[in-house]
Amino acid sequence: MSQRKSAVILGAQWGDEGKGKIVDVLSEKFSVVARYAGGHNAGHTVIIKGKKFVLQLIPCGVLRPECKGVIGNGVVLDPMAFLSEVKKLKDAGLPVDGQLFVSNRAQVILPYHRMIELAAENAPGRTKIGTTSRGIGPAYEDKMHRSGLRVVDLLNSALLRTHIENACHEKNTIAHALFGTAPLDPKTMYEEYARAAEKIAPFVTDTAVMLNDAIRNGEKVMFEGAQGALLDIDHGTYPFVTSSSATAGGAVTGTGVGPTRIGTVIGVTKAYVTRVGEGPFPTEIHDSSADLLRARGQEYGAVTGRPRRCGWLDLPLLRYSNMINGTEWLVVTKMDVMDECVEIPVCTGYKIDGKITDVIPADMRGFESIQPIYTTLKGWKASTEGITEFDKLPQLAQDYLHFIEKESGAKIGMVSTGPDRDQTMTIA
Ligand code: 2SA
Ligand code: MG
Repeated sequence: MSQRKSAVILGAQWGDEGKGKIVDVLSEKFSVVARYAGGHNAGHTVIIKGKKFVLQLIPCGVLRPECKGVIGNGVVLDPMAFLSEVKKLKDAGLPVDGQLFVSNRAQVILPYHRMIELAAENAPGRTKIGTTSRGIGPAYEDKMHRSGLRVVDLLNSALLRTHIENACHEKNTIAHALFGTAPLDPKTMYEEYARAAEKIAPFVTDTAVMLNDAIRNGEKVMFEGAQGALLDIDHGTYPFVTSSSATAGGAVTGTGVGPTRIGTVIGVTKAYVTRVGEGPFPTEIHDSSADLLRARGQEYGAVTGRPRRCGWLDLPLLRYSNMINGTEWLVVTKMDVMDECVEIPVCTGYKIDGKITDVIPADMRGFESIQPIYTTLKGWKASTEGITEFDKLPQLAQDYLHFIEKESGAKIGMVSTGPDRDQTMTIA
């Protein structure tokens, strides 16, 4: 992992693995960090010298003044969320101008996307996904439907006006007919978004050209994933997924950098598992151990504040995640959260309809039939908080990590033992 190559860094589970902190730690070695998927549904928490930053849309790399941040074409950009995050960073004294770049090809989230999502999530007879209500799904729907607005079009005021008028007409009609929703006013929307566009314009560029030039010049780019592999639109637990390509492939389509230009894939996994929102979760804990992990790990949504569901490490899912991402390195986070566990069950396989298997079901019925097979390891019952050398970890904690490495098929390159930048150990 210490090799200096461009790298994709992504969540190996259902998001919230602690990517924000790891991207921040690793960004020291990279000159550009690029987001390639999702939008302000992500909540990347970084703690620097005790001060907490939650970034939703802007890549964590910008927290280092020498690192540039890119919002790639695969991202859906909410202009208002972007501007308020820029303001937050400026207020904290961080340099943003000349350091942050937005793809002219990124899609734009508009208020009717949120309107449609809220109505659909609460409509009778629809499968509730438990989304973050940020308009992410409907914005990607418009993208794939070829009726979305891109950043380059946001900057063209005549086009913006026509787009908003037409889209509002269509979305208002649909939302009213299907869900009885009150209509949105296109005139005020246009005025607000035209003003926002002026403020966004200086950040906009062809980021694919910028990233490819950087790589050609020998610079290292980190491709920062959002959410996690199991929330990927194609490979995740569909339909309980997000609407973007959260896996490594998304880094290619979401930035315009070809796979031969990206050196490695780093997957971030918690020492246990969490999930926020609806959907299958084979190793979910239903007793007080979940409360212990939630309390010690502060497992609440960084964007919505929702309590996260907690479970034991699921190795079949981790192996699957490593496979679909081509993960070379694993980063294990939140080791310290497990310090008080007396025993640690780890799921090593599944029994589905009486048969032992390692194949991840494609359908919900298959997921519902899973009986996890557990191996119970002994907890280390000692503090690992802030330990930065592998040899200083309690032996049982070392055994736990060796077990994960052996069973998951990827090398562990880094372990996190607390939320701060410094509470990190590099192993390889
Ligand atoms: P959406 O809003 O369309 O992307 O929701 C679809 C599903 O994806 C899940 N999702 C997430 N899961 C974990 N973390 C996310 N980011 C925030 C965080 C979430 C929060 O870092 O804590 O604050 O609640 C995230 N974003 C989307 C979502 O729960 C749905 O299951
Ligand atoms: Mg998060």
